[in-house]
Amino acid sequence: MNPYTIAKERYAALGVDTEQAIRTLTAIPLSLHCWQGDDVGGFEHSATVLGGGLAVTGNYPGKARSIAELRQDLAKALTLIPGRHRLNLHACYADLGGRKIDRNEYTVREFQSWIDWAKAQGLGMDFNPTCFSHPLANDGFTLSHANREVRQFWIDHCIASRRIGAEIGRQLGTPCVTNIWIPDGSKDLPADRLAPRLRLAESLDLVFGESLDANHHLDAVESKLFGIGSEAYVVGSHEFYLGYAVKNQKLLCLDAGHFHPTESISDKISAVLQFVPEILLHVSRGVRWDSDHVVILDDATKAIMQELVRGNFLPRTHIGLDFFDASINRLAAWIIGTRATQQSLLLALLEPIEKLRSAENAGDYTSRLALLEAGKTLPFSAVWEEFCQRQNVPHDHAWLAEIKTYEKDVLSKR
Ligand code: RNT
Ligand code: ZN
Repeated sequence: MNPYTIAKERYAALGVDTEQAIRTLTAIPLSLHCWQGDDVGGFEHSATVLGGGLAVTGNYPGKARSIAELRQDLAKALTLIPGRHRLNLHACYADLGGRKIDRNEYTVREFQSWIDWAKAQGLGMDFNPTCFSHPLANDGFTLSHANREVRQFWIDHCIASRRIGAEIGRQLGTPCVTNIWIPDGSKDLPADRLAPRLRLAESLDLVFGESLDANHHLDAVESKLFGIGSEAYVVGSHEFYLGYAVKNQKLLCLDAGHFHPTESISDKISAVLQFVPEILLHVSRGVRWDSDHVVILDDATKAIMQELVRGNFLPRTHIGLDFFDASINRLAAWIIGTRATQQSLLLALLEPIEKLRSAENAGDYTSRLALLEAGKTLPFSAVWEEFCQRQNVPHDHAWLAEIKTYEKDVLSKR
């Protein structure tokens, strides 16, 4: 018998409909971060140095050196990822076409070629102002900078980014989430933790001053615990943005790598969604002090997806990926991270949730634990492979050969 048919029966015995799980998974877009393809470089100027406390280690050959190469790599990776997805673009990927123009003056013109490309690929898009890797961000402060002019430059960049996001959403017919993350903070103990936070709140109020059509555009804000060079103090901490998002009804972005190592964002979802309208996830994997390792099918990622499914939060959650690794094939990094995220989602969709709930409600914690354990050995891989097959992409042990060929034919010639 076909392995999927057997799996379908095994799950059905626990009250789980695998067909429904596959349908739900098929409809969940993940926002693929463009920055895995070129180590968060962007193509504004030839010699931009990565700043903002972000670090990409490794020098695997074949990194995209131009917008055209990045698009070629993304398109290839997407052929090996099941489902229909989105492109998450940073402002530093502007298509300047040789124009000398700074970030505070960007308009949709600098991103039109990306929108056209995304449309042709059938991708929705999300957007991010780039408040790092820029001379005016070199001292570690942007929206909370003590200097009014520097602050204004970043306010203007964020205002421009929201307008670009809204235009992206309008053209593509699906709301664009524009996510603000800033690196602001200090390496050593600040004497004044308050003043930068007051300035950040004031700057954000100015950034969000213009109201934009929610059918085209959504705002998100992202916190961080610490960065390289901002170990002692981060202006945009979790408490800061949680408060700001609740007060202003913005989307809260939870990055899985931006909390203490023993803290998991899965437990935060049902708490914050009582008070903010929607959330944006940056699915990532923190390893000690690095917040951005390639996502794998690990307990933390599975727990995040379980929460989204169990709490019925999928309609209010935008799932983005955020990791960067330059020590392995960059397309493989996209593929591994995206597929692991989808596998975590599928596992969550295949949970015998009704049975688990009724055991819990009856106070039968023995059955609850037994069922949770039983779920782990069900033939999940047969459902995953069925999903891949229906989406016309190779299964887990087959896509790598295609990437190796691409590496030989394309990447090694760069
Ligand atoms: C940085 C944040 C942020 C970035 C991108 C490039 O710590 O996670 O999301 O990774 O904006
Ligand atoms: Zn992030």
